[in-house]
Amino acid sequence: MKGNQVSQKLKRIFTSLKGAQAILLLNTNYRDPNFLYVTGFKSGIFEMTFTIIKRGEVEVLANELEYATGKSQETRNLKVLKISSSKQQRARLQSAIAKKSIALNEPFIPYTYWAAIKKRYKPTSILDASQAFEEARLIKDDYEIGCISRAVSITKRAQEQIRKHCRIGMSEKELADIFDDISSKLGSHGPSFETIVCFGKNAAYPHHFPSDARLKRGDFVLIDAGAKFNNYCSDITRTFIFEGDSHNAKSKEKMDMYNTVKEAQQLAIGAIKPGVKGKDIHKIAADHIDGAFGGRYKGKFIHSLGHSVGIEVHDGAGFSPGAEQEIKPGMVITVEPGIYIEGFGGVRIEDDILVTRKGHKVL
Ligand SMILES: [Mn+2]
Repeated sequence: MKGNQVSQKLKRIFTSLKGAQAILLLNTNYRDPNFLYVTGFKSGIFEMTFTIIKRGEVEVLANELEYATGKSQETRNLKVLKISSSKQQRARLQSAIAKKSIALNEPFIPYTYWAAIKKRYKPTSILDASQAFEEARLIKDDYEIGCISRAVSITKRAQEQIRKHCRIGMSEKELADIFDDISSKLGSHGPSFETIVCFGKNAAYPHHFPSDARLKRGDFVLIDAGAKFNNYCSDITRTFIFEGDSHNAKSKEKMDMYNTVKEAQQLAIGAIKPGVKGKDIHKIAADHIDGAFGGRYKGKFIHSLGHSVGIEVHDGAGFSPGAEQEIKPGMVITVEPGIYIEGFGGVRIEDDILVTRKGHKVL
């Protein structure tokens, strides 16, 4: 697996930010995901840290607390500078951005900092870098695909192993803890988001948080979870019926829901190839669900079919009803159709799909 390719990333980012001489990122108490994208850092928090991105290189202005951590992760075109005082920081920023055309990641930078940068360094213009980052990050390089693939394989294995831990009377929270533990033992660097576990009726709520609800025979068990591997996320959902009885009418209904979702997912995945619009992939799954069993599940698929995954679980545009964007090789997008019936339950099946030059690959 090759390492972080800084220069390729910079080329892509600046392609759609032609007017900018430098991009400035600021981690506040939260780390800007674009900081992880350009640095590839696997360790360190880098709170209240500025990063100056130029066409040829990235410069992280680290304080003494994290300088050594940063320095040890320097690569080609990625430098870590030790900044010991705010005076030193101002001087570095002065020479890098003052009276220049700069770009900031506007959705992320708090307004107070945006205004202070404008006042102190008087850039000739401030562009928004967010779109450029989003577009660059949509197309993954081999290193990124390798990281996502590892994360996916961890989560898929955890999804298989969790089934034998299901016991009547256990709570959603207990199962979620066991899931996270399995995932960690399989090599996850941390969950991509809080593991979602839904039993029975709770499966009707796509973003349900694990509760004290107890598992009963014949319940839906829906688990939506992800792992991180070197900052890159997976996002995989599985639904099954716990000790279902096929002679029972409710179990039969649950199987019909499951099979409809599974078919919708297979049809949508089968259509993925470069040049197709995101909305068309969504429509294939939505039409299948709406038309199944004479319209029994019409309108019960209540979200977009999928989103890009990468450094963030929701990493950019994907397969939504309004996605005009054509899909391209190197994108990794989830395909996650669902059927949700209030008071009864729900089914969602989610996999992460790499768009290849000829078609697609299920990771
Ligand atoms: Mn998802």
